Amino acid sequence: MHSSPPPPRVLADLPVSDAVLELLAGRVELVPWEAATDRIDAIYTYGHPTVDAALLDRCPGVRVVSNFGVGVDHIDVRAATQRGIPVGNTPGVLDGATADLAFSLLLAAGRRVVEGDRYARGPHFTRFDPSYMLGREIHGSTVGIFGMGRIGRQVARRARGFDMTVLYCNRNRNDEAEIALGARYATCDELLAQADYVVLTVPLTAETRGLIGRAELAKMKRTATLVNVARGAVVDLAAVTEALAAKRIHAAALDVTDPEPLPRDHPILALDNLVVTPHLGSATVQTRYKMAEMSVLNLFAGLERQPLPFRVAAG
Ligand code: 8YV
Repeated sequence: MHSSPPPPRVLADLPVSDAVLELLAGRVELVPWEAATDRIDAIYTYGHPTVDAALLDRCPGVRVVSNFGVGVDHIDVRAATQRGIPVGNTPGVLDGATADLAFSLLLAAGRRVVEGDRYARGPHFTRFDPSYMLGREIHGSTVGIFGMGRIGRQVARRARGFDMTVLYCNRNRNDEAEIALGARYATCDELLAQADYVVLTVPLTAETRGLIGRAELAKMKRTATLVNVARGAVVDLAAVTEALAAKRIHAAALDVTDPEPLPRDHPILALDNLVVTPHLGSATVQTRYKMAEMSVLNLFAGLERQPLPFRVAAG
């Protein structure tokens, strides 16, 4: 009697989501990240531990890198490609959910929803005061979107529903967004000077790292809010902390930070004009299930040396 071959060993950033576990159906052995030196057939990434040339060299048997998510700034795609290893991701399915979260953050920070929630639960809310906790208007205001890609376009659509003027700044002009969504192209400086809400949806690249620092925050309106659903390293967190503490801007709403999570005693966490969420952009039951399906399809295709259905183009 033949014994069946052992299942492929997949180096994974554990824990993987329940949906992924269900779809894997025990057909692979998940190996914890620390065991990267063992015989490994594939790499499955979930959060953001780095997949670089050194890791790939420690795991010469790897046939595919499958990422649960669209952003691959933590993966050296070039190094993988040079070694003949395809990288898969999950584009498209998370745009709506991420734009919804960007808008939730924009609304929450503009209208001080989280601060209001804390106040309404706390000991000091004993009578209504018509002058407390005044926020900034959403409808009729101007949103400035950095990055008019798939997620940026979804943010623009939502902004139109709130009667907002939409500005965007992007490497290239996006005719479709201008015609279909009425978005107006602006230079970085114009956007910073005019936007009431500056929303970041750019991928993290060498060009976008530190895109929003002291100089950029100084160009924003004092009444403006910064919303980041991209990657933490797109903003200089020390500069944002200073700007918030000095009330140089109205508020910041960050779904992503660098580092992530922040040290529990980071000074920004003590500020009332910060809304912070733990990287929830794609975190809905429906979207995460679609991401699970795509990433598992990529994983099995790569293990079988088939073309990946959703492959990242080598940069
Ligand atoms: C994921 C994301 O939650 O897709 C992305 O780039 O940031 C999120 O959808 C993240 O990649 C963790 O898996």
